[in-house]
Amino acid sequence: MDSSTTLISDNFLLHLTKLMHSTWRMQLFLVLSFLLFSVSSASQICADGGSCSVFTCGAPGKDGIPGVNGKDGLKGEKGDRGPPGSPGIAGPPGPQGIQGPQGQKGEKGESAIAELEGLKLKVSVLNGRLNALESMVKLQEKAQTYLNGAETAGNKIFVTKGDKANYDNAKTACTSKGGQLASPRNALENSAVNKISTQYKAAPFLGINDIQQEGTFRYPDGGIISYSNWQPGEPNNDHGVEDCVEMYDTGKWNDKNCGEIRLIICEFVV
Ligand SMILES: [Ca+2]
Ligand SMILES: [Ca+2]
Repeated sequence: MDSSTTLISDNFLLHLTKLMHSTWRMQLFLVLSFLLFSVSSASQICADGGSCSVFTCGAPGKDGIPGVNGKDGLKGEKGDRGPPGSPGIAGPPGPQGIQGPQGQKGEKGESAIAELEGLKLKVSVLNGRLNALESMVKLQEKAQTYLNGAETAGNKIFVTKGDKANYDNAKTACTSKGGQLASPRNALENSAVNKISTQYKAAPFLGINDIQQEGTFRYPDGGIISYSNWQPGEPNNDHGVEDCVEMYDTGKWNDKNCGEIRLIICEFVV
């Protein structure tokens, strides 16, 4: 063989070697690609114990049955304090406390002074009215004394219209006017009644009687008499029917039958 033939043979061998070398790398590439695809398209599921299983991915399967609930986890950290709740229902009232010490006396207020001045004014007005009323009463007393032969004695006024009647009617005549039959409780009042009876020249019936209990003479209000001016020998309850009292022109008393007709003299207390 010549040199040129040798050179061609050498080149051929070189290309053949490169070709073979290139084919091997291609095959290696295909194998690695297959393995890489297999790994990347697989899913790995690990159990609690650490063992894992590898599943090759295919078409998506149906959803599985829900698994069993796991164990409770560890206790978490304490959370932040929550907002305050709504107020609760008020409890029952507590026991009464001990009385505190007395405070200092306050200063006199202006309102109290004004009120006091108002009261003074009212009292002044009332005093004026009272004085006017007293003057009017005294004037009426004088007028009645002149017109009707009335007499005053202490806080009493004795008055007559000159009418006469038995005891019951005379009593009613006086009580219907707010008074009662003349019932003198002392010598002054007895003298006042006597003046009227003398003026009218007629004996009056007194309010005093023993109708309730024989021998016990009482005032119209039921009280036992504390003053008397009996005629000597009286009261004698003559014939057992004398339970009322008349006044003689001397001012002396005599028990008399209540059915008799006598002057009506009433008394009014001022
Ligand atoms: Ca009698
Ligand atoms: Ca008598």
